[in-house]
Amino acid sequence: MGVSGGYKVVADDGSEFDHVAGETVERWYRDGLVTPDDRVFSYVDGRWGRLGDFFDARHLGRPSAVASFVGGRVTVLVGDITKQQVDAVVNAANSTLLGGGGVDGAIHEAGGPRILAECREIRRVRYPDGLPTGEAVITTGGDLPARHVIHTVGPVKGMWGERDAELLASCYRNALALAAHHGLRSVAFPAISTGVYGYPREAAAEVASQAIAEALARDDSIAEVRLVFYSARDAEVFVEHQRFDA
Ligand code: AR6
Repeated sequence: MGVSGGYKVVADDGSEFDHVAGETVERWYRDGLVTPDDRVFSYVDGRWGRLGDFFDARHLGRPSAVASFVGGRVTVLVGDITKQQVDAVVNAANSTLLGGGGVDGAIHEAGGPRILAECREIRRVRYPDGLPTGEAVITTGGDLPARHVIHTVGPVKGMWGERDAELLASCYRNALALAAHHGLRSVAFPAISTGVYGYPREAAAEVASQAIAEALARDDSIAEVRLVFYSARDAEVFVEHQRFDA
């Protein structure tokens, strides 16, 4: 577990950071920028491995939350939704349930074909015309660290006029109701609709936080809701505009 000599760290997108000090790797981990699965080369040991092979979990601690709300039941953090070790991660899907870009692409790529197979079956049996906007369904987590994926379809901004906010709130409400129904206690969400679907981050923060606060007030079985943002700036915008106490 040496610090001298440092590490070469390879990020998910293939970019490399050379001679990174051990303390820096630990800080990157706590800030959610690297995970125990990331590839690193240890100059001290002269070999490649996973970050988790060189740093023990107790030493790394937990990824640091940017903020927490609702008596600690909601945490906001910067990271990758596919890396979350929770009972369920939420997928910002589209109504085909057959995959796409962004979060959806990342979840199917990391989670493998079992997720898609269950999505196809859900389409065939329950939703031949596609999953309606605001609804949610659950599948296996496949190869993800999360046991399940809850797929929901956010509104495309501007397509629903005044119903945009109500539909975005439904995504959070229905995903949490489904989690509770399946006895799941921890759920991680990405910022639904704020990517390809064009929902402004500020307005989405108000809607998501109010919907989550209401759902948690109604149901005390869910112990942890993690809101995972891809960038520190997105997390800050969320924290500035959240209305958990409204
Ligand atoms: N972890 C956490 N957040 C992420 C990740 C990740 N791995 N990747 C992206 N984000 P989007 P949407 C952030 O576009 O707007 C797909 O093609 C991203 O920065 O994934 O609901 C589907 O198939 C953004 O803030 O979802 C649909 O067709 C947020 O997650 C459509 O996109 C959501 O971005 C859904 O669009």
